[in-house]
Amino acid sequence: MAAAPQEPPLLICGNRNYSSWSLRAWLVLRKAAVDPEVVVLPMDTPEFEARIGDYSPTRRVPVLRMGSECIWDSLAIAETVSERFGDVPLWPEDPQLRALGRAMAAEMHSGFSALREALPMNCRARQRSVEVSPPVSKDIQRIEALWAQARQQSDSSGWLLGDFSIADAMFAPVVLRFRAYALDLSDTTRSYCDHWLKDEDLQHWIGLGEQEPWVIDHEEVGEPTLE
Ligand SMILES: N[C@@H](CCC(=O)N[C@@H](CS)C(=O)NCC(=O)O)C(=O)O
Repeated sequence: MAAAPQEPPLLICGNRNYSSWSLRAWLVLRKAAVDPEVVVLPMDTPEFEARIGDYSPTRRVPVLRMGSECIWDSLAIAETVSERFGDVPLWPEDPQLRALGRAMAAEMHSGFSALREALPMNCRARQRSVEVSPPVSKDIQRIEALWAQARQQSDSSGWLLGDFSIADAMFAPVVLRFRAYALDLSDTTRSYCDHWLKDEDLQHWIGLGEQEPWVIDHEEVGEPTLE
């Protein structure tokens, strides 16, 4: 008997314009050559409240559904995709680089709250003028140091650890933050941002985000200068 065709994974996302955790999960799937079906639930709306419970035990996005399985939380999704769709490695083979990548991904997942709260991801925003508080500045400095360390250790002028890895996906929303707000950044940082911004998958996501009709007032931060 022929095997039943496998349904494509289903990824439940928030608004592409604002949902940084959704972007991370989607990028990992795309880089593993998986084309998930995507359900977008617009955040901060009655529709989100009405529908999220059908998909997510935490009432948060992203959530990956594969058959009867439900995987929530961006980092768990990333590790699961890496295991299940292993044709394209999502971590470096070198154990030291792999450990560095995991530490970086974990630090992003659990940290940088000042930056995340003050400067939301916003695909539509460009170089908005913002006040940078000392805690936000500290987060930015730490991220710049981490990116420089990773690229130096892996001798890379592109992805953080040589080839694309989950660490890159975890920091992609920071790249969009660095594009959205006028910040004083090093050339090394800008070169990593430029590398990401040339990526077709990221550009595809940005394009869809820019076309979304929803605006969330509290996510709109800074004074527009170039828009
Ligand atoms: N630790 C979670 C964070 C998920 C999260 O905070 N998602 C936000 C959107 S980016 C969300 O679901 N917000 C909607 C809400 O809290 O109502 C992950 O890594 O996936």
